[in-house]
Amino acid sequence: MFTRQLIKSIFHQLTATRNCWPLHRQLTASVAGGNVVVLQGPDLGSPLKFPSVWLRDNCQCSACFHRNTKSRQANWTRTNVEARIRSINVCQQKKVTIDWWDDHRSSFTLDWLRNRDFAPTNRKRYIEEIYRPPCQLWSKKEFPNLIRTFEFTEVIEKDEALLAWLESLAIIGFCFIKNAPHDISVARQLSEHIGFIKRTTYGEEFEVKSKENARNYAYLMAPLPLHTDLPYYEYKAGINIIHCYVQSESLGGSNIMADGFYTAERLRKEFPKFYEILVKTPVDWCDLGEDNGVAFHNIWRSPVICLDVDGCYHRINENSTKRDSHFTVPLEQVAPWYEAYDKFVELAYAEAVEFKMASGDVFVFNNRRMLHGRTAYEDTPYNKRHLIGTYVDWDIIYSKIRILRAQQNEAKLY
Ligand code: OGA
Ligand code: NM2
Ligand code: ZN
Ligand code: ZN
Repeated sequence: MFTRQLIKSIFHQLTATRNCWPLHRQLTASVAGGNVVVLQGPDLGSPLKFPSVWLRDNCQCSACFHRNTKSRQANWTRTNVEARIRSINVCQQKKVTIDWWDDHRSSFTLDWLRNRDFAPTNRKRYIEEIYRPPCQLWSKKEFPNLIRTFEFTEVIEKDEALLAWLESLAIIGFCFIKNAPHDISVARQLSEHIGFIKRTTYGEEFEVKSKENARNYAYLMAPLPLHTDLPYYEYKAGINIIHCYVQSESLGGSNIMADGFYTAERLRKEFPKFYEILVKTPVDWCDLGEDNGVAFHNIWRSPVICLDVDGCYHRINENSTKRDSHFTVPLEQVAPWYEAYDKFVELAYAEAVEFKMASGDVFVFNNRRMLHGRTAYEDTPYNKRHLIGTYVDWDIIYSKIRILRAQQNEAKLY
């Protein structure tokens, strides 16, 4: 009888639910069709479901998982989509143990499993709370209510201020830091406090001031139209930290800024055909020149509006000073692209805000998202506008946000 049952369960790939005693009585585990493990219990709300192949792939035993490096052991043949379960037991305190047909045993705590539940709400929670906080897009009208200003010493000395600063950058896309010392290392100090500077062909720190024989348009006193920096890089810098070391006493030298994601969203809603064109047409962005005696020729082909795998806004490219005369698309796409692009730029200016930094202010913004620029200015022998900037990558910033949040919540990271 027992043997017959066992054979039957082999054929049906098993649905054994065994609860040991003394057990976590409320919690039950079973295998449903399609090799999906189902955990049910009064504390769980909806049942938790896990594909057996995933459970096997993520076995936490020391043969499968190297604890110190938090890595799967280098044994790729183990993962088998036909992974078969002999039995599942909910033993000990909230621990689920699986015996596999090849005599391997895996154990998972309920908390560990719950954290990895495949239900849409849990995946959304993980993406928004751990992966990346969602961006809050803003129009010109909303700008005054979204300004966040942090004190330089607080950001450097207090982790709560550092986290609040980075979170507002991730969500709103810009913020200000006030009362920085009159020191050329301010942008570097802030960058290194997050992690490290992203070096570009313009150096680790770049000085935005009017230069003899300027080799970048930013190094003139001319106005800078709304743009993002470095569209000519595949690995474009994540954020821009601009320290106002000396502000111009002339009427100009103000900054302008618009939310590029909001602009893209307006275009999508109001001019869907133009939106399609700007998402699909690659543009040749180019920087041909030299800095500090080093020659470079950077090119990156990419649309103005770039989406990520979820179809969310990922990166805006716009910089009329860095848009090449080479335009490597079929002839008939050119004129329609200009029409779409002009509308995007028009909307960006309609949503642009203007402000003027003072010496000791730092303007920080998401360089993948914010279009920014400045008005023309005039230097005098006694007053030369001088900004010092650095870049930091988003990988470094998001990592810091996760570490700081985990420290503050005393939550487990993994
Ligand atoms: C730049 C830039 C802003 C300014 O150098 O790319 O955006 O205020 N500068 O000069
Ligand atoms: N600077 C300020 O993309 C650009 O070239 C904008 C970048 C020179 C580092 C300016
Ligand atoms: Zn294992
Ligand atoms: Zn810029």
